[in-house]
Amino acid sequence: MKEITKEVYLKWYEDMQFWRKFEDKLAALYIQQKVRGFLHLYNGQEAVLAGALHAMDLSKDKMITAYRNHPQPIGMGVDPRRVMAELLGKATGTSKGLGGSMHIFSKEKGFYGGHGIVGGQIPLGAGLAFADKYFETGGVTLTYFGDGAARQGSLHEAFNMAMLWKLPVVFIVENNGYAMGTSVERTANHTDIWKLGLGYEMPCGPVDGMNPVKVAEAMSEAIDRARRGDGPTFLEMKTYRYRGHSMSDAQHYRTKDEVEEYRKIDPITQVLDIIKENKYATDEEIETIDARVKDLVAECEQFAEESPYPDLSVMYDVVYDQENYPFLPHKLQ
Ligand SMILES: Cc1ncc(C[n+]2csc(CCOP(=O)(O)OP(=O)(O)O)c2C)c(N)n1
Ligand SMILES: [Mg+2]
Repeated sequence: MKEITKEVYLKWYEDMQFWRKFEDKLAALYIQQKVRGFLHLYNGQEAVLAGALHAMDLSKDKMITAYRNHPQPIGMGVDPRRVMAELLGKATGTSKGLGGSMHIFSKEKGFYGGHGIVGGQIPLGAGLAFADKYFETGGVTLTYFGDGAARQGSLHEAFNMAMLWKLPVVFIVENNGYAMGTSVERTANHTDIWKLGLGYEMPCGPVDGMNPVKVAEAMSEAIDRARRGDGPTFLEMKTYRYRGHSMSDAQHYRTKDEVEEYRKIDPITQVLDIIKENKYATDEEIETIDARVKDLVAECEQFAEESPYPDLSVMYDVVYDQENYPFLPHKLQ
């Protein structure tokens, strides 16, 4: 595994702070009705991304996930201003404002969405890995999904084929305890989701998803395995989301105390504690990082606010492929 140096801890702190504040800003913009539709926030789960990015080779590895998908493309190098613009439905967004919150996408940076159908991205991730194997790119695909997706048939079909063909893929379930308002305990007779890998003889296991070091270790091992041609791994990241499923969630299914318990093991606080214990940065230097984060969030907001909405005409351009599709009179003129 790549060494976890002082610089890595400082990067983790700055990145995770930025993702958290970026999404706090989105929550505020949602309340102002500037972000429309759904908004699912990643707050609390940041270590799962930070640790994975440390283990990835961003020049060739890919990522695909569900709809809780704002920090991931940013982590992979997509301009955060364009991600915020997408959320505000602006023409400068990653999908020209036509995708919105659940569908951030950047083929250029290896981020393949952003999927709203629970479990739908699991076979797609296996497919991306198949392409990497077929074209011998040396790339590995990280395929993320939630605990709610773990009992979908698509997972079992994808696991089977991925093991049969030894595809270069890492399957990662982010077990944040709930699928909307349904707890994992109410979903199945056993709650160790990682054990689903055993039925396919897929290397698998649980990981402390609140700690980026533990995530980086497990991910490095899994990515190495995939890259040397030994096939997939299934990791269960034990994590937690502080906010509701989406912005319209009254959260009657859990107590405030439960949320507070998890805040005690918050990934950002854990990393900050290590930075302070080891004197990797002075209080002043940490304040400088925080100020930089605040400025960048403000810059993203300003860029998104000042960007234009897409022209009404694009409504037709992206729906049908055929130039002369018969039901579009403006195309026939
Ligand atoms: C096939 C399908 N069934 C149901 C839904 C409705 N739905 C949206 S999110 C969700 C819960 C998924 O929870 P989980 O996979 O744990 O992800 P999390 O939201 O916790 O990140 C459900 C049931 C859907 N989008 N797709
Ligand atoms: Mg969940």
